Amino acid sequence: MSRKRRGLVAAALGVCLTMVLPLNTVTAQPNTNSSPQRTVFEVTADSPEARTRVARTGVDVLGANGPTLTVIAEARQQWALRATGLPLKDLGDADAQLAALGKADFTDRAGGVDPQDFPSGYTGYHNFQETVAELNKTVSDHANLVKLSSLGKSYEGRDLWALKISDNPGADENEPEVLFTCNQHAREHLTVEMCLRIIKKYTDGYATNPTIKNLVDSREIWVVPSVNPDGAEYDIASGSFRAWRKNRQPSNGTDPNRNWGFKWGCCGGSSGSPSSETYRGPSAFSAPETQRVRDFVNSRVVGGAQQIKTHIDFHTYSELILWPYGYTTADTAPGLDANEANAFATLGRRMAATNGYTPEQSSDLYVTDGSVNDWMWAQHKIWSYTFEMYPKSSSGTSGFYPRDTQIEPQTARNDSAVELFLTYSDCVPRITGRTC
Ligand code: CXA
Ligand code: CA
Ligand code: CA
Ligand code: ZN
Repeated sequence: MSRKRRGLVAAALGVCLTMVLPLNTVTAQPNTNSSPQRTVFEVTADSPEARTRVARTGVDVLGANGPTLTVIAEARQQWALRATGLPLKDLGDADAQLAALGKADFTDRAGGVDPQDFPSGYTGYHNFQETVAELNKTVSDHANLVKLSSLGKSYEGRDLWALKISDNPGADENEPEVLFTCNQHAREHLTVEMCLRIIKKYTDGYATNPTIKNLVDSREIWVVPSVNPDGAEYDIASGSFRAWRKNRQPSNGTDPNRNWGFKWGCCGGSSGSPSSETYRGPSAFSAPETQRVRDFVNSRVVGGAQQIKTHIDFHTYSELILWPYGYTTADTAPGLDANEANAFATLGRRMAATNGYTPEQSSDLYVTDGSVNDWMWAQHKIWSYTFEMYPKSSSGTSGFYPRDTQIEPQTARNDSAVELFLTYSDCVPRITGRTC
């Protein structure tokens, strides 16, 4: 990933296609918690095989910009990383970069303590409590259009909220159902804002925008703003960002997006080591959060037919649109024929044409197993995509933490893609001229 970096190393940088938010210039701070030293590297890996090799070393892959991966390596992982033989650039201490992003002021107006809020420059983001408040407000403002339900609890007991948006939301009508999920990965806070924007747009816009009214009336739209609320709260709980990715199951978390039950752990696209950032868990669906979403999706099989036709899972960062399969680099595989692969690619490219993201099969990035998209497709034939949002590239850990001024432009950037997606959700193959 090409990157800009604070003063010292700026001159060493290659091309950078995107702006990077200005970091405060600070001197490296000592690692005040007991976590191992984490160093940011840029790795040049110009094929899916090379990128998969990097992922398999166990380093934390933050983002990808063409052949360039940004990773965090703990001291003990650096040997494996060097052993790949791929060109490396050392970009310094990860925790110093995180500390430089700011520290929350936990003192609220009443002089009390609000231990779960964002640092200054980020207060426009919704923490879990604020997300719930927003959902409740939507219910009171648009009782005729929405229904709020919990899919069950996270590991630490937070509700996994799902908001349904449709005309007659209390009735299960015979309309194509569409699912949007956000925040599988804790630190990807911008995705919560993306789900909240979809909610706002398709409720507030209903009365005045005929396109929105048509889509809401003819679809049943399910939005889950946070699939991993425990991880997201933990990421902000100390006042400084932790770059936490996984859920909060003992002892060191499970990566929800390696825990889904299709070809779980099959192919070197996840890790069996609990300390790894891509730890797949001890068994498929061992994470309460993936279980809850799985059970919900399974419950939408009515009369033998899966009602949910399409799904987008929002992540950050790298500005990509990804589709199955992730477990294999083959374009087709059992359960995914050439026509289907073509429909995935065609809709993916059409959406990418509206937001400037790069469209590709997810294994073109690197091989993964146990991802949500593979399960949704293999188990239910749900046309399931991942959007990796802004930024395209970043100086290390800051890619997960764009300032809150980016919320509006970077979520609005996906309005057209979401609208196109909803439009084709009655029949995705229609985009290739085929029928359903
Ligand atoms: C991804 C998403 C879905 C299927 C395959 C790959 C990319 C995603 C990941 O590794 O889970 N990248 S991310 N958001 O940085 O973790
Ligand atoms: Ca309806
Ligand atoms: Ca229905
Ligand atoms: Zn992610």
